[in-house]
Amino acid sequence: MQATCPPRSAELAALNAAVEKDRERFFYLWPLANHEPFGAQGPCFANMNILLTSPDAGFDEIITHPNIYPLAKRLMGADSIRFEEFSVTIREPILEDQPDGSRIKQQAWHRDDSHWIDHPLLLRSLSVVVYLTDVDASGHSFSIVPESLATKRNLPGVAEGGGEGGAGGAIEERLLEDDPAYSLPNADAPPGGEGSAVDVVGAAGTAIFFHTGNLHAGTVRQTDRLRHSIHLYYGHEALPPLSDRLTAVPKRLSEHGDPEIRQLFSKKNEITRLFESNFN
Ligand SMILES: O=C(O)CCC(=O)C(=O)O
Repeated sequence: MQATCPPRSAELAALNAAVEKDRERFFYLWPLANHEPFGAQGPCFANMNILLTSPDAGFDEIITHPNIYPLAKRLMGADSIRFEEFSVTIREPILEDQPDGSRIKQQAWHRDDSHWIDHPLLLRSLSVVVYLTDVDASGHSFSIVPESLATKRNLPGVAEGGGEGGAGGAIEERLLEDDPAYSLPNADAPPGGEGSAVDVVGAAGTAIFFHTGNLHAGTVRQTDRLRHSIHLYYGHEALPPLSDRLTAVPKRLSEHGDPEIRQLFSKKNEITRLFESNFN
């Protein structure tokens, strides 16, 4: 995991204003994120297609931001990297006391993706979470469990070296989610050590790069502050889409004048193909 600080304050103010405007105008595309495997995530709303609803708000530029995209390319591989998904999430304040007296309302631990054994970092996909509002330990945070490559190589599916899912043997580990050793932080691990959960705090503009095969959660707390965040995913050209039904890629990006941008946005999931075939 690595953190950088891409957008500056004027950019941030504009992005935050665009988020609120988008939610007001396109409220029906901001469903309550309240689905499996995440459970009831407190009042959390997400627009998976804000690239369509707010095309001029500056979100395209986040995907190719000079503090984000070059690092993503290095981690994933410059020829292989492709855009997968982009959403904005609003986690609203939670004011009521929690029954157990703690401030934590919920942590829904999960892994977004499995691992790709042919990749040097086992990266099947990479996520970048950009905080658009300040996040400290008293508010809603992104939390993650550090996991070394050596540990990953010993995870059941990876160690067996088999599995389905794409070129060269991507491993479908989500089958193992019922196993607490796979799907919960290790309560005995020393704080900050491998296996223990870390809350990622940072000022607005912090970008968190994380391996989608790592265990992570939104830590939802009793707080009077809302959180705006961007959730961006990059995948590989050779692998199936991360999701067929979430983000549609706009033509201004898939048909961009710059060949590198065109290549980045060239992977088409089902929802993109459906739009294209119906609206040409
Ligand atoms: O909202 C959060 O901090 C958690 C996000 C998350 O679980 C994800 O991006 O997969």
